[in-house]
Amino acid sequence: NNPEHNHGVLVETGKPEVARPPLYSVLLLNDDYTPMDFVVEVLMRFFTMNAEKATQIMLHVHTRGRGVCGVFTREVAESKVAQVNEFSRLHQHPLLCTMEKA
Ligand code: NFA
Repeated sequence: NNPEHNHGVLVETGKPEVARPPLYSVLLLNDDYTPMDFVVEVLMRFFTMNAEKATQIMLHVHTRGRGVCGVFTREVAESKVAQVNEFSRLHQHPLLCTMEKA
């Protein structure tokens, strides 16, 4: 039977399968003004990336217009978006963070 519709019932293995929550991608959007170093700092601070990974994502956003920073449950994604946008505003950069269903 289908594990997607298992509703936590014990099936065959005796191991209860539980529903997975919907996941959301958190994105950064490119702009013409936010310094590259600040974007790298945001990625390291809020998405626990090393400098190499953060630079790779920053350059992807810079060249492609947007990029995924991570995939989280709705509550965690909403918290990341709020924290990043507040941090950017505090530092007077127009950097925007948003989320969408993964
Ligand atoms: N485009 C910005 C610049 O040239 C850098 C940037 C990258 C901004 C990623 C926002 C997101 N300074």
